[in-house]
Formats: sequence, structure tokens, C-alpha cells
Amino acid sequence: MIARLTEEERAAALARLPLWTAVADPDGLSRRFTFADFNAAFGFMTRVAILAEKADHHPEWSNVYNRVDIVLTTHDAGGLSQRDVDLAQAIDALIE
Ligand code: HBI
Repeated sequence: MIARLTEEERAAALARLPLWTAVADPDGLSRRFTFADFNAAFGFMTRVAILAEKADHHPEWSNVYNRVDIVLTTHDAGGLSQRDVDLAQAIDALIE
């Protein structure tokens, strides 16, 4: 059973994820990615999809042309869990 992060754990996680924003409903993390064009955006989504499958943890996301909005929340925990933090860090590593 995966647990929601405590307030202290959330604060520590957010400090390490400065490009992500805490959101409510769902309780999670959000980040907007903007690329040169659709092709680049979709290529990014493909790489995130591979990460998500490997982690068995999947984003809630939308794509409009060169923009990808990602929300990470853990359905099994009913909110923000360590799996979201881990996936956010892995996604950030794709971009750096
Ligand atoms: N992805 N975001 C998210 N939250 C989950 O709870 C989740 C998931 N991907 C797969 C998954 N859970 C499986 O563990 C369950 O569907 C069995």
C-alpha cells in the first residue's frame, strides 16, 4: 500500500523540485513543458511514457501543439506519494 506524503515529506520533496508546483484536486505536482514544435513535444511524451511504464506509475497529462502539461498524483494513495516525486525527478532528468 502506497502512502500519501506527510507535510514534512511534501515540503522536502518540493524543495528538490523547484520547477514543479503543488496542486490540489488532485493532490499532486504539476509542471508545464514547452517545446519548439509538436514533434519535439510528442517525442518528450514518448520518453515519459517509457519511464511511466518502467515505474508502473502514470501521469495525468495534456498536450496542445508544442505544450505538455503534466500532473503527477497517486490514485492508489489518493494524493501525492513518493512515486510522484520519483517520477518528477526522472522526467526532469530527461530535460536537463
Ligand atoms: N499511476 N498515477 C498513478 N497512480 C496509481 O495509483 C497507479 C498508476 N499506475 C499503475 C498503478 N497505479 C498500478 O499499480 C495499479 O493500477 C494496479
